[in-house]
This record gives sequence, C-alpha cells and structure tokens, in this order.
Amino acid sequence: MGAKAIVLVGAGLAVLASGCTSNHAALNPAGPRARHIADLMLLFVGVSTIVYLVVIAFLIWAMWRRRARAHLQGAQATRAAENKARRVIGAALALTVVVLITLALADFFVQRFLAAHPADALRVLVTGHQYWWEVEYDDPDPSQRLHTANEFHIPVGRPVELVLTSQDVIHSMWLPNLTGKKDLIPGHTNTEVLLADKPGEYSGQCAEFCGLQHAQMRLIVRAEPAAQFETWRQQQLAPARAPQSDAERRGQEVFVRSTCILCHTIQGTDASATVAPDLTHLASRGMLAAGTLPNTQGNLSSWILAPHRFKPGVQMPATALPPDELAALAAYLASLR
Ligand code: HEC
Ligand SMILES: [Cu+2]
Repeated sequence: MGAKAIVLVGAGLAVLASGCTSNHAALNPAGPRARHIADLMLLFVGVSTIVYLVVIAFLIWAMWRRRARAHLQGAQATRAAENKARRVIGAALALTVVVLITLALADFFVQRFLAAHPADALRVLVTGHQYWWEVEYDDPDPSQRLHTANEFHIPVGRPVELVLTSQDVIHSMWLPNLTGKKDLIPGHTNTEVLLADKPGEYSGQCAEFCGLQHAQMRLIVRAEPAAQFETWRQQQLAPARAPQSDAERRGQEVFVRSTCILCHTIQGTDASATVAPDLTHLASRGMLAAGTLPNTQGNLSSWILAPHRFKPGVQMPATALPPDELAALAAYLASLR
C-alpha cells in the first residue's frame, strides 16, 4: 500500500514536471496567448481547490460540533442556532456570488485578449486534410507564396495570423504551448494568432476526431529569430534542388512517370498537383506523413511501398516498384532539401 502510494505520487509529480518542460503542454507556455490561458486555468484550479478545502473543513467541524452539543436542548437554543445558521448561509451565498463573478470576469478579459488580432501579422493559410496539414504563406506577390506541409516556421516575437479551413471534414488545430484550440471547418474560415516569445520547436495535434488516422495528424511549428526565419523562407521559395547523382536523376524520372504526380507537387518538375503534401523541400522536414515516421531514406521507401502499413486509412495508394527504382526514388526524395 505504502509503495503503491509512493509510485502514484511519483508518477503524478513526473507528469506535472514534464508538463512544465514539454513542447506539447499547455502548462509550458511559450507566448502571451498560451500564458494567459495557463494563468486562467491555474486561477480556476486554485480557487476551486481552496473552496473545496474550506467546504470539507466546515463539514468536519459541523459534524464534530453537533456531537459535542448533542446534550443542549430547548426551544430558545434551537431558535438562536437557526438564526446563526441563516447568517452563515447568507454570508456563504454572498461569497459564492463574489467568487463566481470574479472567475467570470477573469474569463471575459482573457477571451477579450485572445480575440484581439494584431494588424501587422504574417498571414499563413492552413488547410486540414485527412490526415495532414497544408500550409501556404500568404503574399500579394504569387512568387512569394510558399507552400509546405505538416511543419512550418515562424519568426519569434512577430504575430502570425493563421487562416484555418478544411478540405474534407472538421479538424481542430491545437498547439498547446502557443495558443488554444481552433476548428478547421470545410467552407468556412477561422482565424487564430500565434505569437512565440521563445525560440523552439512546438508540437501540435489535430484535436477533433476526423477519421481513422486522426491521432497521427501532428504538426510542428518552429519559432526562430527573424534572420533565421528569412533564410528558411528563401530556401523554401526556391525550386527543388536538381538531381546530382545518377540515382537521383533516375529517381526523378521514376517520380514524374509514376502516379505520384497525380497528387504531389515538386516545384521545377512537371509534378504540380495539390491534393497531397508539397514535396519540393521534403527533406527539410523532420518527420514524414504528419509526424508518423522519422524522415529517413529507408522510411521513404517503406512509406511509398505501403503507406497504409503506417497509417491505415491513409489517402495515398501503395505503389509497387522494382527495388532499384524504389531505391532511386527514395534517394531523389531524400535529396530535396
Ligand atoms: C492519390 C494521391 C496520391 C498519390 C498517387 C501519391 N500520394 Fe503521396 N501522399 C498522398 C497523401 C494524401 C499524403 C498525406 C498522407 C498523410 O500524411 O496522411 C501523401 C504523403 C506522401 C509523403 C509524405 C509527405 C510529407 O510531407 O510528410 C511522401 C514522401 C509521398 N506521399 C510520396 C509519394 C510518392 C513518391 C508517390 C508516387 C510513387 C506518391 N506519394 C503517390 C497522396 C498521394
Ligand atoms: Cu484531423
């Protein structure tokens, strides 16, 4: 029993501690929006805990007192006790109203803060798909509109306005270190603001059940200093790196004559379909298929051969290729930095 309790308390503390350092935790805010939400949550939990403890303390006190006073009798004593009880209940009621109004006001001010959208924000359009995130940076100049998927960068300290919609069903974006949840709804746009004040890699997740692979619909946001962000932006805007080796050249040929080009884009080749993640700079991303597999050449081969093995229900068909063509294709994709 004692050992069990120690293990439970230890596990609880470990969860709390990881909540304070994790890159996927509302209790480890990396920007003012998430910080306001975390503070509001702590305020609610703190006030509820105090109220609970006070009520339990009164309950214990009342039980103890009743037993101690059981010998007292008489109409006068009863009336005096009732009057006192009425005053105590009245005071408790008033206190309850004050606490409720305080919490409602705190909630109102946090909501008002979250609803304010800055005018100078960078605009990023995010579209939910079963089961990946399409990302496009808005710009009046079409040549500056960069496209990527599942992983995107933002400059530290500059607000980013996300314009959220969906291509199929309702998804929800949740980046707990940066802000609260916001739905992506087909035929409708929602907006949400990201503002990171600490550089870092923040993990996000689809937070609205959207189909079989809902749990494997992860998102990575990298917040970095403005100069580094600009370098990334320029690198992503460039057309795909030309194949250098024979294997890579062969891989590119395989890509453009396979079914891949029905769904994917690689800027600078004939592939320009937009129903699946843009692969122009695939190798610059850490993970494949929305956080499902580490982005390695071996995993690329396995993924092309049998995507449903890693994501049952995935909207990409398996492609059977001879081993040498598959290896060349994977080598080419792995070179697209
Ligand atoms: C019918 C459309 C379709 C075809 C054809 C197709 N794919 Fe895909 N592909 C997808 C979709 C949809 C995803 C996203 C899957 C997910 O994460 O749920 C995807 C994901 C990928 C990814 C991971 C991308 C990322 O950003 O993580 C790679 C790599 C890929 N496909 C390569 C290929 C190659 C190579 C071919 C041709 C052999 C191919 N695909 C054919 C639809 C397609
Ligand atoms: Cu989803």
